[in-house]
Amino acid sequence: MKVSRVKLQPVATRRRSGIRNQHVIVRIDTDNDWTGWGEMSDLSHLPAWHFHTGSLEQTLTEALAGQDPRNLTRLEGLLLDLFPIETYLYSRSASVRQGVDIALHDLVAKANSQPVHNLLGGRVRDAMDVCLPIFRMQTTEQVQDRLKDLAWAYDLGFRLVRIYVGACPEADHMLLKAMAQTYGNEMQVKSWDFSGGLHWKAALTASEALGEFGTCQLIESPAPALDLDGLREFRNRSRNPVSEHVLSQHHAWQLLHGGCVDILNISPFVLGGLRPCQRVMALAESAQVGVLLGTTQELALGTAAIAHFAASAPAIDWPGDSTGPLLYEDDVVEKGVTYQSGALVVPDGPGLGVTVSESRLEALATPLEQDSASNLTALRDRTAA
Ligand code: GAE
Ligand code: MG
Ligand code: MG
Repeated sequence: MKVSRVKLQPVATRRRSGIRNQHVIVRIDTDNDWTGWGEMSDLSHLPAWHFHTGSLEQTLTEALAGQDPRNLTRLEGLLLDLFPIETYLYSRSASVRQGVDIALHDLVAKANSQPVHNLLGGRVRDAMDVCLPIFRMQTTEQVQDRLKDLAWAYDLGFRLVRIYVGACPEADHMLLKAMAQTYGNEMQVKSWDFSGGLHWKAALTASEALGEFGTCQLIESPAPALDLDGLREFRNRSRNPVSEHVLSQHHAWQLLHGGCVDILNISPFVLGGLRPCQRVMALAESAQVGVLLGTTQELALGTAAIAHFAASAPAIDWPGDSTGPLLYEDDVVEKGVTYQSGALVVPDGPGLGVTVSESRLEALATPLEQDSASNLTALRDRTAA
């Protein structure tokens, strides 16, 4: 079996919040008619920075054509030479590797009539608990909208959310207070996510103030990205466990070696696919720290890949974040992923266990183009401007 072609299709999908996100769907074909599908998820965090789809498609076809797709290690090495590690949450080179890695896993698993999780070592769970996001508020006027999002989450059967905080303390406090009044203990908060927006001292003061209005299970990114000392200082003083997005395999080692976190937030979109996630998972197991699977809000292909990874990884001990298919109004699949009582269900195979619809793919096709960079705050907060 040899790769014959890589095909890229950029698409755009709208979220229920109104924001429009761009993704690239990856199709890999072989000389014996197997096809694998993957995705480069949510490229809209960097509105002014897109690759040229045509030349990327050509580069990937030249790099992979004639290669045996079962040589996952070799192909990952090839791609790492072309698209090196950038150690950034929304790394473009990681997106490219993520898309190819997912498509290769889908393809090889399908060619073996197996679900992807069997390629990763087999299944130790059937579903993974996840939480819905309540996005960051800049003003107290946004509290009512976030309460509506909470009601929506509740109606979907979710009893766990994560809240992005730190921009408008008054709004954060109002939301926690109203949430406690409406739901009591019935609705829990997994995390307060500062997204690296504050210095650790400011995040500590903010989280202590938040503690007067509610509780959470963990605190995420309470210091700027790559500020290892700041994370450690925060962690040493915080009553809650601390999680941080792992930006590279070496970064995971630094976070663990420095005693900076209690929990590693591991994601294929940041690390560039499932293979690096497996290596970081092994580091987490060695250090005996907690693990959660994060998200950029993938479409169904990317979410299914995460579900298969979760199925094969016993060390995951915190709820994950993968709820893209509930947030997006459209997708490129006809059979997608499912959620049951706040948990992402591991699809059955073959491959990723989701089916791409060529007509949906065509309907959502949109060239990668710059988003309006006029309201970067709304873009960062994942709300429509
Ligand atoms: O920081 C996080 O944990 C988030 O999932 C963050 O990455 C979000 O902005 C996400 C999204 O698009 O909603 O990428
Ligand atoms: Mg986060
Ligand atoms: Mg995202």
